[in-house]
Amino acid sequence: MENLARTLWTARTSRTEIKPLTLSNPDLDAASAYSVMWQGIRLREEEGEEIIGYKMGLTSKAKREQMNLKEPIYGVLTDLMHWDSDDLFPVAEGIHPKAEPEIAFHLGRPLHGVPTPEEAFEACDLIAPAIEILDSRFEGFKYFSLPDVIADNSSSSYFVIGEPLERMSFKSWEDLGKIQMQFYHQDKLLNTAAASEISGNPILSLVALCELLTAQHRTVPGNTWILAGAATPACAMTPESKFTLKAKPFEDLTFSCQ
Ligand code: OOG
Ligand code: MG
Repeated sequence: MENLARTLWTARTSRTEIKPLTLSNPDLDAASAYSVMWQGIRLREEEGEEIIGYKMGLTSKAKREQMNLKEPIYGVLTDLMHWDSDDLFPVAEGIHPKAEPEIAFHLGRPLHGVPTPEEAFEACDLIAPAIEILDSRFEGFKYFSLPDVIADNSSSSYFVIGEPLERMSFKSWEDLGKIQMQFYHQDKLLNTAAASEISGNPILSLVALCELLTAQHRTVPGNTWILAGAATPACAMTPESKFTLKAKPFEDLTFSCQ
């Protein structure tokens, strides 16, 4: 497993795409793929990175259809992956980055076991619009299997968090599903989706994350950001790209590339 984590590490840091791991390791299943993913995170920690959150992936039908994969998965976010929306994102430093609109939760306190949607909602202190910058280490960013994408930390690369609102400004978790998300590229509307496209309601992505982590005897620590997964397909980035996520009641979130 350690060698697979190193292969992915080298692909990422040298910006060289590789063949899916399952081609040469047909026995790689989801459980061993999560071990590879965690080994990759340990390598990043050895370089001084700190875990600051988790991401859920493939939580919307649009994303599952785009990637032709069936089940939600999780990945780990480190401090180095947090991109400031004021900074131009250098597309050439990625392999084939893509952007996608998300909702992010900030957990004020840890979650042990599997919470109800209410408990998950109450553990959040902040809720924000977010844009995830994905980048697969695999050739062409497509046709990989679930274990491949799990081992590759769910194609994590960077994430941009918009201006958060206090969780208390939402009456109930049900209201989160009604948020209308509009994703723009170069000021042109690319896609629009209700946040209910994300797991039925984005808070249910947080519950699903707890289910996945609990099954692996892990808990979700406090003071972490959780990305709920994209509501629409991801959009390929170019150095000229400018992305905006409009999702009332949040302020618009914009960032540009170079
Ligand atoms: C897998 C990661 C999916 C999401 O929000 O659904 C994801 C991929 O698309 O490469 O981050
Ligand atoms: Mg995502």
